[in-house]
Amino acid sequence: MTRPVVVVTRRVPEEVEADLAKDFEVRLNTDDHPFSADELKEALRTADALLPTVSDRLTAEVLAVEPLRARIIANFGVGFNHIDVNAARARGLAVSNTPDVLTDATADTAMTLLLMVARRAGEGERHVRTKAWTGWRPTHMLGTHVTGKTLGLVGMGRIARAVARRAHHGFGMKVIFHDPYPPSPQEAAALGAEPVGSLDEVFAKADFVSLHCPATPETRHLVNAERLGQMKPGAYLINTARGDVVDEAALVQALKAGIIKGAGLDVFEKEPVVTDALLTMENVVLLPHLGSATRETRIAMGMRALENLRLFFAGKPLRDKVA
Ligand code: 8YV
Repeated sequence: MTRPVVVVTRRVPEEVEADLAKDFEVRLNTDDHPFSADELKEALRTADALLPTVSDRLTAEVLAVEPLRARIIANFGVGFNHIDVNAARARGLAVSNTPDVLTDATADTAMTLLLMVARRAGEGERHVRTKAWTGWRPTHMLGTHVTGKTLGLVGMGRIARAVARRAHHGFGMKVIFHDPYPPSPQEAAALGAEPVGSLDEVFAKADFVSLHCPATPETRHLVNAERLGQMKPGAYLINTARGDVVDEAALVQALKAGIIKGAGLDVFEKEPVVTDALLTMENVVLLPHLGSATRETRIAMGMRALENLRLFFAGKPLRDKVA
């Protein structure tokens, strides 16, 4: 019996590559370059399945390829805004993602950014490394206290809940949130999180606003000049969701004008390009989309994508069906 052909668009941990090879004929991208639109089309034309990542833009144009051999896109990652899911569905392609397994790692990254920007950790690191440090003094590099402050969560899905748990139970923060599909009052209470009536309230009341909504046409530039203007002047913005949710130019302006105090960003509008002005701001912490970047998590993500592929080719329902 011939085994289904799977194109894995980027290198994944070797454990995952080895397990994939047990059930599939695997085509690896050995030099790990980002695939072009033409390479994605070629994969869809010549393989039964695609295992892509956030660096692959599976647009309607790419998905319109003829002839289409692929039947499933098993995304490596929970976010799937790089895939035109409607176009995939229209072409009869199944789509799956990898929720749950990256929740803790991503929540840890959100807390890392929050703590780093509040305590000026990036700036302090640069200070030591450039040998600018002249010694301890009571007024040196004072940051913002975290304990007792209010964290406002935009969205209250799996990752936001994990952030709430850490922030409230670990760091003694007050947590407020807004989500059209909120957790039950019991679940919110267990996390130490309080629902508020609107996003406006989250932005106006929080000392730290952390974004945890998916990138959709509705959430594009949800954080614009107007919303940034609603924030307290001493507040910080944390983004581990998607760059599209923030109008990066408006954020730069707000930071320059002192409308907000700082930002911790793991994701950007035009990755891997980061707006130049951000690179020179000391009150901004910048990470290269490391949300889920632990060895354990990346293995678990790969295994979860593999599980979806196995189920699909066994004719069973997908565990993580997106389309
Ligand atoms: C991934 C992420 O590293 O899963 C997601 O949505 O943003 C990251 O954790 C990336 O998307 C992999 O494709």
